[in-house]
Amino acid sequence: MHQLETVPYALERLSDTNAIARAEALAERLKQRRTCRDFAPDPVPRAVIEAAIMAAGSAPSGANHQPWHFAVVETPAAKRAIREAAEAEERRFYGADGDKAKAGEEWLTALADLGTDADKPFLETAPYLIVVFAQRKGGIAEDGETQNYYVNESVGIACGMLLATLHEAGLATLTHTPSPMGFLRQVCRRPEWEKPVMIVVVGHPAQDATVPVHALKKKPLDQIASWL
Ligand code: IYR
Repeated sequence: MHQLETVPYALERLSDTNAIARAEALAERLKQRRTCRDFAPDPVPRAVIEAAIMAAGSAPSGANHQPWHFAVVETPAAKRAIREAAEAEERRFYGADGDKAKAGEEWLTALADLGTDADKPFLETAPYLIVVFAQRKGGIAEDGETQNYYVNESVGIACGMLLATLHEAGLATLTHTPSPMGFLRQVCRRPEWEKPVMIVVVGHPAQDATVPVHALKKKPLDQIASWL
């Protein structure tokens, strides 16, 4: 019989007052995070990126297979390659070259409030791009053979923890998802069983960066929660 090895569940118990204060304080800080689309070229410490990836890597995952890989892109050549490929896809998405937009009318209308377009200079300006890959297979053995479970859910949680940690370090982020983004596999030299999920653009905001008011409108509690 398999003997399950365990360690004690170590978690400091807080008073209710303290628990509420801590939860409210973190909620308030996380609420300040907003997507940035205009980055300063200023460098950020590599140690912050490493710590944020370690935080992401501590996320829960199916069978604890940790089915993720974070490719940190910092060289101008690699950033340029990503920008060129991403903008080519975005031009098709927005119909920027005069062809019919791949995005339907409804999608383009929904995006109008954010003011996005096919130009993605931040892919070169920001000091770091973290390309997140989901390992459909081979999470634990890195062999492309072992089956992984709940890959999308696991990677989604890890991305949230990555964003939260970068925000806590005072950095601005943008989750960028050119579509399709198979080209990221080539640029980042990742195997075919890994699926690129998103580019997390990281850096300081440009001095004149702005946030669309639409992005500030978050639903109140009674619209996102129910109690049974
Ligand atoms: N990938 C495109 C389009 C885009 C789609 C959604 I949904 C957004 O929330 C934002 C943008 C782009 O990056 O412009």
